[in-house]
Amino acid sequence: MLRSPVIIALDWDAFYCSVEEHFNPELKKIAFAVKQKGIICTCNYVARALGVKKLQLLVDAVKQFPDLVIVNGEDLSRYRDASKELWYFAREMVWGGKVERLGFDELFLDVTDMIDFNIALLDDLHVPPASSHPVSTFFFRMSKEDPSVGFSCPVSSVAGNMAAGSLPGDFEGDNLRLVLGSHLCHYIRSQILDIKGYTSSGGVSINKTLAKMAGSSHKPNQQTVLFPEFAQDFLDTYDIGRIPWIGHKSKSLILDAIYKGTDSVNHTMEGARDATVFNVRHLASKQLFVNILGQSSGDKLWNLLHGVDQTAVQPTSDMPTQISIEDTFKSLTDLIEVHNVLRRLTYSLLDRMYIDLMDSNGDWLGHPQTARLSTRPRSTGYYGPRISRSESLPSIVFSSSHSRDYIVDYLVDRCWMPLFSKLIGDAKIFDVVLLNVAVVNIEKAPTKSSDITSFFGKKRYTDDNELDVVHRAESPVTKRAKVVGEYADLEVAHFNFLGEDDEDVIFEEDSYDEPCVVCGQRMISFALEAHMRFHELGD
Ligand code: TTP
Ligand code: MG
Repeated sequence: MLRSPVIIALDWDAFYCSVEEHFNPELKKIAFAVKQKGIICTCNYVARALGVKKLQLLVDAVKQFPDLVIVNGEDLSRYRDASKELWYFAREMVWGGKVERLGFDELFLDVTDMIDFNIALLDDLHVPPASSHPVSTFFFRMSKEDPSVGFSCPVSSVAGNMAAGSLPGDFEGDNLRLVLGSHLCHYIRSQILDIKGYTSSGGVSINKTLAKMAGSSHKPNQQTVLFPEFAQDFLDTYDIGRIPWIGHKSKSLILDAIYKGTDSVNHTMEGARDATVFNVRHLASKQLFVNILGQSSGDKLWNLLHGVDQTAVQPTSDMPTQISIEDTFKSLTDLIEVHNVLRRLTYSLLDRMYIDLMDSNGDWLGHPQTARLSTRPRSTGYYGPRISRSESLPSIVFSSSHSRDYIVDYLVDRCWMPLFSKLIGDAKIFDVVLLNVAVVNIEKAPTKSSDITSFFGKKRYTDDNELDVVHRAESPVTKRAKVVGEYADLEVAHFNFLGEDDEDVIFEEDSYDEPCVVCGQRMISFALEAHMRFHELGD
């Protein structure tokens, strides 16, 4: 019989707040929020109990909650480092290291092998897997080799909550596998809490989407298992915008198509259109999804509404595929300013390269081959497409005989500035809202990394004639970087608000340039999409 995978989704609770609390435990007792520029990017659960909301505008939050403590979260390095440490720690517990990292605070664990192994032991033991044997306990082995490593658990009850609230019809097959999965999830979460001090919300199910959604149904510091027989009922009550990977744009396209031709004026308003999975499933069809979203996305999203998600857990590699650092601005028109910004970004980029690509002996573990500069002309708006130019990364970056300052100046003058000139073309007058410096095409270093010259001799190319449009696929980023980049290429709920220059700004009313269609609040354009998410998250 074909068995379903067992997937655990973990999401750290109020993650940036937990990291802040880790460094300053006093914060645990008070209501506080982490802000990035004009937005509350998260707040702790003490604050949430008072009514503070994630993604609320900072001005609103401080008006409404004058005692709310605000912590500046614009330096992402601590969150990044904590995130990595937790990922490594969780990965140690999962056979084959099958752990995928999504952004800073979510992990998907494919524990199918561990469950299969333990189910076989359970079968051998003939432990009655029936709910009528509430005392049946089982020693779940965390190691194939060492039978003493593991934990005891009851096989006749679930650890934590059950999505849709009820026990399955039987405790066999996939159901029993998920019961064991729930105990494993509980064990892993407890280890993370006991040893690393972080609470998490966990979900257990047969695929990534169901596990993730189950996990977010009970928060914080809880876990939930979703048995396949309840999956559709569970999903049907959700707004389609709450299904992971269905972004605001896809949702609008779907609703527009469903409600096209409806006479009711109300139906043209976002809030008045029934967007539950149940309703959409019944009013739309797979073909309609394909027509409006294209074959692959249409298929994928339609399947998701039916609890079907075949995407495998892709173990995240230790080596990033690229490292990029960026900042955004209201307007950047001066070449000297561009030079200054590029210098600042390059220092951060080098720091990140030293952290992510060097081992503790100072040897390079991976060598980026290409330098890429991206920008976004102001004329195309704060969310417009990026344009970029690339060329070979000067190998001086890997030199240990030059100072950091020398390398930064070299890169700015010989690499980024010429690329910038190519980007703006002959235009003497320019106005850009973003600068992103990246090293890409990172290749694993030869085992003995001393012979860098021959390594580079092998592969050198430029693609500087290529003008490419970069979407949100850039990944690892850092201190001044966008979280957006961390969140792969899917439509996701995360935005970073480091959208303006370095100053600690609370935006003035007159700098708000777009109205929210739901509440009418005017705001900076780049915050609008995140703010829509705030409405979608509801209470
Ligand atoms: P979330 O997991 O969405 O939020 P959270 O961990 O703070 O809270 P919860 O207990 O509900 O899981 O996001 C993880 C971190 O990512 C969050 O702490 C702050 C950051 N973040 C952004 O930078 N931009 C965003 O739009 C969101 C939603 C989060
Ligand atoms: Mg979280």
